[in-house]
Amino acid sequence: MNNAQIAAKFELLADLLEFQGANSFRVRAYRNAARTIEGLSQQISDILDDESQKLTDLDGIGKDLAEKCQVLVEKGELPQLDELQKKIPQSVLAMLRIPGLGPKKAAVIYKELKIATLEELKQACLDERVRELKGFGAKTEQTILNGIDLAATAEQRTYWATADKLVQRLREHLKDVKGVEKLEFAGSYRRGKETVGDIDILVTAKSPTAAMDRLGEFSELNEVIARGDTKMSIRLENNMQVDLRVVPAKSYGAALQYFTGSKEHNVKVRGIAKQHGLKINEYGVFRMEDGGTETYVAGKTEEDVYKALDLPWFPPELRENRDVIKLAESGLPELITVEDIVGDMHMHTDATDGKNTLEEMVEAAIARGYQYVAITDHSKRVSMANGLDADRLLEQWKAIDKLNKKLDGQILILKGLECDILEKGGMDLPDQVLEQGDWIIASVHYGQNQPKQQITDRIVGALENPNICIVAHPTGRLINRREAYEVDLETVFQCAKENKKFVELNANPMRLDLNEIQCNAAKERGIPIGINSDAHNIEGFNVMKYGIKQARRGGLTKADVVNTRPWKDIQKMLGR
Ligand code: DGT
Ligand code: CA
Ligand code: CA
Ligand code: ZN
Repeated sequence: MNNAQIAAKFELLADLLEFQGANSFRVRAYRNAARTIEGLSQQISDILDDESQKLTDLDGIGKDLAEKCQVLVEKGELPQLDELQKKIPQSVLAMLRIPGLGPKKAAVIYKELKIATLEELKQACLDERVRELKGFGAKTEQTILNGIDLAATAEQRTYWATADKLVQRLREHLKDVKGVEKLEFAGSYRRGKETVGDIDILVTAKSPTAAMDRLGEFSELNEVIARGDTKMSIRLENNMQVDLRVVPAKSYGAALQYFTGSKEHNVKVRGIAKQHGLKINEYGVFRMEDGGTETYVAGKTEEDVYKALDLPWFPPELRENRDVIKLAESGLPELITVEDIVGDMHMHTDATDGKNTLEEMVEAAIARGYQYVAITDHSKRVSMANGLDADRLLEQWKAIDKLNKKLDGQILILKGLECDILEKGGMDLPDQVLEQGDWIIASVHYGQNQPKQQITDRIVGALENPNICIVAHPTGRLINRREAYEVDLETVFQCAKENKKFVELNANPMRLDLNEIQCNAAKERGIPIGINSDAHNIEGFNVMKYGIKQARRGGLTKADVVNTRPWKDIQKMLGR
């Protein structure tokens, strides 16, 4: 069992316990352990094999959890978990994912209404039976109804970041298979879509059997769904499907183009082929001759395929539903890469809800080769995260001044803050404090259910404040978990433009907020976009790559992004 699998078991255990009404400390212990294990660079099984290491030395892993890890590694299952799963139907777990419906309410619904599936729950809401339950009401019922669709898709679609880790394990497993020449992952994964439905693998091989045999030996396999001469589908333990197709070398480029999609992109490309008197499918590009015969024109590489249609090669991230001809005519943008990023401008330390100290965060940023970082802990309104009041903030800024001096130009630490925009409007800390900082972020964390006008006004008010530089995660959506709050982004963009302010693309794989269309809209209006990790520990810096993927999908170049520039230039852009 690998770390991701162990973490998934602990998460499931936490869900089931929570549903049962178990002690919240116990539940949290499992969740923390899951997070720790997912973030490890070393496999749990290797630590167990290594006499010089102890699992209990890991953060949040006590004796009991260490034993459970050992059982999982050795047996692949956990008796306690099996017990719970027998008692609570799997379908109930989907209910826990509904925004606004915690485990306690889910348990009431399950017990009182004998409801175990999302469909049954939807019907019960429509029949207005849910509002009759104790502690429920018409409003809760509506919230549940709104959340059911979100929860239903969440069951079927995996975060890109999770898919990416899986793809890396698959790549490792499938490398060096005898006779396999080329191997690539296609589909929505290759396009970098926020969530991935299933994984599509394409190979060329002397004999198709070796690749399929090897896939059948993947440690996370649950079942082989189907296996033919050149195609195989499997289901993994996490319920995800993986499709493998073996194609001839002369069709590899055409197949890669076809199976990368998106469907909408392919429909447009097919139309362009037609205009050229050509036909395109997963086998190649063909010229239609008089008399009905077809001549193979291209198909070996993707570049050949696009070239045959007089098109430039499209980076996969630009293959969503966008105007192919218009993009090609205006010249494809030179998309931003991770290497273009020179600093990270949104992160937390252990002064609030981060895990690492200021010094540790800065050290990790130096190791990444950044020119600068902005330390942006929460402000006091976020009491759950131990947000900073003016005194504690000024104290932190003093420490930053000191550290800057000590580091003597190795990196520049910016005195920042993620300042809450209050429910009634206005900033959480006074201007006399904010004006002493370098980089103040504004965020909406509370009052997310307010009407559109009110939330928009709050953000506009923040951007008009001369001390604010940028609005973080501007829509508040959590992919698969929570819809965006109601906000008029058009007005927000307009205001940012007029006041020389920026908008954030939050790189957290659950946020990726702004989405790709909104990123592109900001770019079109000339509003610089800051791509930030929102790191809560040193590993948190690593999510930058997900933000970059999203930025590429939005067509962003190096020039469109704030933190590809030196701090001096950023200050000028802010009109300082
Ligand atoms: P997913 O898996 O739901 O995240 O999304 P995709 O885009 O990976 O979709 P998938 O796995 O069903 O198929 C992979 C690609 O294959 C898809 O993006 C385009 C191509 N494809 C599949 N079926 C069709 C089809 O019926 N027509 C066309 N034009 N393309 C198709
Ligand atoms: Ca797919
Ligand atoms: Ca597929
Ligand atoms: Zn933050």
